[in-house]
Amino acid sequence: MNPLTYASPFPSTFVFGAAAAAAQIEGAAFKDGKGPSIWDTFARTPGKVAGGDTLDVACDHYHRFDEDFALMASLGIRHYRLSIAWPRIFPDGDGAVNQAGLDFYRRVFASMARHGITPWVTLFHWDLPQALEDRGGWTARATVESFARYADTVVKAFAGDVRHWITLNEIRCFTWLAYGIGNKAPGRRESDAIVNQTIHHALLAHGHAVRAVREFGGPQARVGLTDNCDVSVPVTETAADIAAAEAWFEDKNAHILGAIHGGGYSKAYLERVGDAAPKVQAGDFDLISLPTDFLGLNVYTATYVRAGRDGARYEALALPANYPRADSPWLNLVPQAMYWAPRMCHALYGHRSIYITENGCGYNHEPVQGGEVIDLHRRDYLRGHLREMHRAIADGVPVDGYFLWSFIDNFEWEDGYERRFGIVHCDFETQVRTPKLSARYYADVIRTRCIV
Ligand code: GBH
Repeated sequence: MNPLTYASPFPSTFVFGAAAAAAQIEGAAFKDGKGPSIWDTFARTPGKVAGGDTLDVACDHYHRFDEDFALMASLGIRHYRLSIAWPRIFPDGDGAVNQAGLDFYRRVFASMARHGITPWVTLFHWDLPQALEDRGGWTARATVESFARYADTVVKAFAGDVRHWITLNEIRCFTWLAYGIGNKAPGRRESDAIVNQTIHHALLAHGHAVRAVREFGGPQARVGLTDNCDVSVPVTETAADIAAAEAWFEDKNAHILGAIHGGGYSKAYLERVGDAAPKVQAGDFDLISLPTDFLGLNVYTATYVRAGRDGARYEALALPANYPRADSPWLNLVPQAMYWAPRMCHALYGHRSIYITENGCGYNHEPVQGGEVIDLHRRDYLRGHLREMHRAIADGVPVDGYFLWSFIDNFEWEDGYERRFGIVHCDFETQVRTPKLSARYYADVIRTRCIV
């Protein structure tokens, strides 16, 4: 019998946090020796980012982190997932270390400690140094070596400040979307073979980050990947639809989670990609399959799947045009994603500790009125998704924490500043921060440890 019921509090050890990423909030894009990232270049390429927005100032968190952490602490948020900007540490990708970059994050960690906030640090959240892109970026195996050096440097420098490490954020987004579809930096449209090779290089980079944390992180350090797995939700919670949803999940995630946990690319995956299979060197999967301490999942949406007809293993359903969604066109509202994503990762890959490292929703018009933003749409999104996560825990799925995306409105990649994901409103003209209704709501959830 599991003691957790629908209305009961979250376990006392459950981690509630908020997340953001360096490139999206810091600004100071060329300050104190930082080199350009591929996103700085991409944003300056006409037509790539909505409104021609750049990352130059963003939320000016580079200069305002102390007040941001004070606000975070005042809302009761005690865990913060941030990323380190690789081009601040290595402006040329892999040349000399930029001491001013290390000093900045040292000040950040000191401020977090003063405010009682625990850091969860992502080593790579998409801001590849432009100098490395000029040498092939993630298509080049040499980038993996540069990343290994960067990971060693950062873990060594901050082993005393950081216990929770995340290797990479969302491999699909900086490989397939960046080198295949081309809507993310560097915006290339390469063949399937090249895209699959970028994914293989990302898996190797993940392995190197795990190795770096084991080597230099100290005995307390924990490490895991953050993946945005493709999530399936069975149309009905019957055995047949659940089995179909599992089969779809396994297929769709074969190239990343499947490969990492299977010790190699599966036969089914290799048959599917044929000539476009990645080139693998001896020993690659020793590194890629190094055991981790947890799995991070970014969960936003899902695909409905039901049992297949005429012998098909499954049928994935296209959504009707009037299915509810956020202003992000891909963000269909499917709260059950929060139940099925961790449940399937637990069942298929045996993970015993799972964190939701991102979950949230993006909307365009959220005006400040009378000193607040009445974002009931976001409060509803949060509540619905937290309930499904709570149900997963009640059913014995080991979900140990939740990080809301995002603490503050920020640079939403190709959507620029128009698309707001924050529970804190940012006025990008004045840099004034205003907690939204959803921030107050989340603060009450954290304080009571219940879905209020
Ligand atoms: C996360 O990505 C990121 O980690 C975070 O930085 C970001 O701000 C946040 O979510 C909100 O977007 O290109 O047509 O296939 C979410 C990633 C975005 C990946 C949408 C899949 C599908 C659109 N997802 N994308 S498409």
